[in-house]
Amino acid sequence: MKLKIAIQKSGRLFEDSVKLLKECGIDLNNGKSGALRTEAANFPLEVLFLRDDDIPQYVEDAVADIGIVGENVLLEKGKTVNKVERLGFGKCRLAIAVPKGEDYSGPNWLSNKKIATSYPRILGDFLKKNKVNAEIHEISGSVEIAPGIGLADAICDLVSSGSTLFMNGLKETEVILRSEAVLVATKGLSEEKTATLNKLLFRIQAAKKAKHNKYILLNAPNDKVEDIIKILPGMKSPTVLPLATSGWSSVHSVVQEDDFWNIIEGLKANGAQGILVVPIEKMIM
Ligand code: PRT
Ligand code: ZN
Repeated sequence: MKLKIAIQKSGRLFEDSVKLLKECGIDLNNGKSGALRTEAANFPLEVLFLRDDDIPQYVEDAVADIGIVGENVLLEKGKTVNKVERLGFGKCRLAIAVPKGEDYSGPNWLSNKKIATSYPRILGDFLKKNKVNAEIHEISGSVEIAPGIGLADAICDLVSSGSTLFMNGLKETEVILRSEAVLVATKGLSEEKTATLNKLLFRIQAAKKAKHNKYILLNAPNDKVEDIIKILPGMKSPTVLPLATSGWSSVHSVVQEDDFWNIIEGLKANGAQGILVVPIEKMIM
């Protein structure tokens, strides 16, 4: 039995979702563009292309076994599914924004105001938690123009760069959710499909880990190698190879992107030369 995955048909999550499957070695090239479903040639996976809003329902109903969707949509729809893995793309925040000139002092500012949003459930929970009584005006798109045309006093919408808010004379005042794309699964997946999902998950994790790590190669005088190894943790321990030039070694290791620049500075300070940093395609621990 093939595992059925639902991904966005077109939109902000489409490309990254297809790319992720590709990085997992899953070939969807037989799917014509605009197709509603396709099958992978080399993995027991069937792909359904849907509107993101419909994905939580399809997965809850087990029409799709798994799906890729933004946490914002998942929470708003309130469907019962298992969250399996955060995927690191489609990052955004659901935020409250008010006209630039307003003196926003905190959630109480919203009392008895009208807030336009496509996220009535998440906004409602936020207002309830803060004991604020406000009117939620649900609209399905172009939320950011609502204050300008006198439809609302504030908005609650997704933000990534903030330029849409800026262009509409709004300022972000409150982040109520940080969101990214997640892999979700239906409850009660069969044993066979769970095994396929685990296989996919193993590949996703290897691809994710590879993105956070870099392979580093450098040359160092032999008397500095010990200090340099202390800076470079590596997966087990760094590889040290003699160079043709006597008195010098080549050191190879893996470093995390987070503390990357600190490590490079430490290496240079300890006499490392010819530092090369290369991306890793897959990382299997
Ligand atoms: O057709 P379908 O229903 O499938 O797609 P859609 O139009 O509902 O969704 P789509 O493709 O716009 O977004 C899909 C998902 O991408 C969202 O549910 C989020 O999880 C995620 N995402 C990440 C975003 C953004 N970033 C984002 N910036 N979704 C929307 N936006 C919009 C936002 O609504 C606002 O209009 O971009 C504008 C703000 O962007 P900045 O950069 O100006 O701040
Ligand atoms: Zn949508």
